[in-house]
Amino acid sequence: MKKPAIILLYLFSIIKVVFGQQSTPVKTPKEVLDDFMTKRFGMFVHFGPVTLRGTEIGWSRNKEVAQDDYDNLYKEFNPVLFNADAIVKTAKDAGMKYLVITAKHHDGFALWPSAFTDYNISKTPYKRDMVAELAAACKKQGILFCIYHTVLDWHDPNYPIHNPYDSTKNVKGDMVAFKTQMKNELKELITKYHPYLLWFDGYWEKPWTNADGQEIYAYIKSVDPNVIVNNRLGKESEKLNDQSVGDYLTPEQRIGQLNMNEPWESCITICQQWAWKPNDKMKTVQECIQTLVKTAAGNGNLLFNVGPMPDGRIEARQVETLQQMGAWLKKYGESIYGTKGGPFAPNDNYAVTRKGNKIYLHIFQKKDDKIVLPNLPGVSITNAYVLGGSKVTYKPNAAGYIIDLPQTLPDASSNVIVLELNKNAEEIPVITAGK
Ligand code: H79
Repeated sequence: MKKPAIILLYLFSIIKVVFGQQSTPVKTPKEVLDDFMTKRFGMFVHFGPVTLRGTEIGWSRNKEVAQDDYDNLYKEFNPVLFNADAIVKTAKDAGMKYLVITAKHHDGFALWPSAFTDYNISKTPYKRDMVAELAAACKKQGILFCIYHTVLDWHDPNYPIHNPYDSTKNVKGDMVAFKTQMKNELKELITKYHPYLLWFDGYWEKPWTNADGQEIYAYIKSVDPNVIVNNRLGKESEKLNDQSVGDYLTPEQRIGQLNMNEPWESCITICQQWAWKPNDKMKTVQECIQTLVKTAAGNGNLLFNVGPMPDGRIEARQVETLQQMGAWLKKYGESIYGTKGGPFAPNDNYAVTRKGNKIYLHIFQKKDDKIVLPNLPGVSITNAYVLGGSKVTYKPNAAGYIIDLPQTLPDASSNVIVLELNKNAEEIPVITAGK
């Protein structure tokens, strides 16, 4: 750009400020988000005093657990076997690259000793700062540390409550005071623990407006322009547009659809409940691995949730399943991390990821002795093999490409066949047809 043009632009921005027009709010840099989307797999941790009752965090307040009982559980909260290093190691061994802790869920309890709310961990018999310990353990072990903070707070009299189960109905609240408090808490969390990402929840809440979300987003960016923020700080949850607040989409308890345009992350529980529940039904290793593969094949990240027990440990059976995911990723991680989803949409027979000149063809079970892939104009396969194994034969046909599957597929959960192409697979437009 020539000098006079730069001066004009500069003058224009000054005029905008002087006449009170809002300048474009700072957004999280694209490079930061692109890097986040290479991570593919993170651990969600839902924890708090409610685990003493084994019911759902937030939502069981004044439902399965009487409100007075729920709000006093913190007095008994003493997870003496909580070991941040062990939890982070479990995440790392599972092949996870980031960890999100519920610093504050809808029930309003803070897992860190906040200067802005007394309803916090320092008032429990446990006393220790779990958020600080997890942040330190993540830093030590090379896991990106992230914080969950919801926009609602059923414990705070400034929040206009409309929880269907709450006994204190028709609370008028004071959203201005509430947002000030929220900013204080967020600034405290960001400056003390330096999260890589803030995971908000509560976009559906009636008292919370999109403008509230925009205000908080701008505030967060003024404290740390690089911290990633999910889309639940604003109202829009299904797609991103000019009005959306936040950087990426967050389908809950379902795998997102193939989407090359908007970054997304599915949050899914290893069992059924977010917080720990005794004998909760757990997903099989196959389901867990296939969930990760299908998510990556849709071009998304998987935030996989565990709820530690009242003593602070993750259940042994869950640790074991996570270890098996880690063992699978040790062998096949090349087909997940840093890949893109597509170019074919996942279906019942296969799911694909791609990187450089390779397509990774994921096959969960052998239904036929071959797979037929739809034709990609101008693309030919130059080599094919089982990842870490033997060569695979293939031939083009009128409809596309026939890939002969080996007699036995080596992995019980998910198998990877590498297809090398004559060109960069990442540049191929998505094809939705085919089986
Ligand atoms: O933290 C986890 C959930 O607690 C939180 N998001 C994930 C990450 C979440 N909170 N609320 N929701 C998701 C939407 C929940 C709606 C429901 Fe219900 C709660 C369905 C059943 C109980 C709303 C209230 C519909 C019926 C009662």
